[in-house]
Amino acid sequence: DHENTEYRNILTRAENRVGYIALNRPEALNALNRALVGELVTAARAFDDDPGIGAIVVTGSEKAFAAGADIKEMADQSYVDMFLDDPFARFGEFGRLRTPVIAAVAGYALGGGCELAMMCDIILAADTAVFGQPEINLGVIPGIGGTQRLPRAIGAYKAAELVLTGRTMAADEAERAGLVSRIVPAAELLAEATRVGETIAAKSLPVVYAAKAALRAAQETTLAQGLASEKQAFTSAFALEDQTEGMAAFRDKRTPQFRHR
Ligand code: CO8
Repeated sequence: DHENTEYRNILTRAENRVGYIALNRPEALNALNRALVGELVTAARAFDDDPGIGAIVVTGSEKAFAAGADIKEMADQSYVDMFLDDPFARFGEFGRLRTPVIAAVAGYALGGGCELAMMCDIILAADTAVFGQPEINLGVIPGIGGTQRLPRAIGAYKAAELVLTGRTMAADEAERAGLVSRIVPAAELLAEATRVGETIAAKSLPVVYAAKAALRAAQETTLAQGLASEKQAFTSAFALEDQTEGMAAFRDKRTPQFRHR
C-alpha cells in the first residue's frame, strides 16, 4: 500500500494504481531540505519500481506546493560545501522516473518548488497557485533546472523577465504562458489529479512509459533525435499484445482490456 511511517517530511499512499506523495513540512511551507528531497525521491522510485503503479501524483498543502529550496539550510553553505555535497543530486533520479508524474499545485510553487513542478510531466494548478523563480532576490540563481526548463515551457523572454526580476505569477498567467496543463478550483485539485492519474494508470503501462520517454525527448534532445526516438517507440508498440488488443477493441466497439497495466 506504500504507506511508510518512517518518512518524516512526506506522506505516501497508493490507491487504484496511483501513487500519492504529499510534501508535509507545513512549518516551512514545504521548503525542500535535504531530508525532504531524499524521502521524495525514495518514495517516487518505490512507486516507479512497482508495476502496480501507473501514475504518481505529487502535492503540497493548500498554502504551498513548495516555497523553494530550504533557505535556512543553504544560508551558511560555502562554495566548496555546495560543490562537494551537491545537495540536490538526487533530483537527477526524479527526472529519470519512467512513470508519469502529475504535480498538483496549490499555493506557492517558488524556486525549487517551481522547478520540482517542472520536473513533473503534467502540472495541474489550483486557482490559488503562484509560480516564480525568486532566487535572484536571495543573491543566487535557480539551480535545479529553472533557467533551462522555464524558457522551454514559457518562452525565452517571459522566462528571462521572471528569473531576472524575481516576480511571481498567478495561476491564470501561468496557464496563459503554458506553464500549467490546466487550472482547477482549489477544492477540486486533488480529485482532478486523481482522475488524471487513474486515467493514465488504466492504459498499457509499457506504452505509457514509451509515450513519456518520447515526450521527454522533445524537451531534452534535438528535433531530429526526438523524431527518431518517437518512430522507434511507435514501431515497438506493434510488438505488444496491448496494441493488438487496443485496435481490436476499437474495431469491436468495446473498451480495451490492456494486459500490461
Ligand atoms: N526555506 C526555508 N524556510 C522557508 C522557506 C524557504 N524557501 N519559505 C518559507 N519558509 C518558512 C519561513 O521562514 C517561515 O518560518 P518561520 O515561521 O520559522 O519564520 C515559514 O516558512 C512560513 O513562511 P512565511 O512566514 O514567510 O509565510 P508568508 O505567507 O508570509 O510568505 C512566502 C510566504 C512569500 C512564500 C515566503 O515564505 C517566501 O518568500 N519564501 C521564500 C521563497 C523563495 O525565495 N524561494 C526560493 C528559495 S531558493 C531556491 O529554491 C533555489 C533552488 C536551487 C537550489 C539548487 C542547489 C543545488
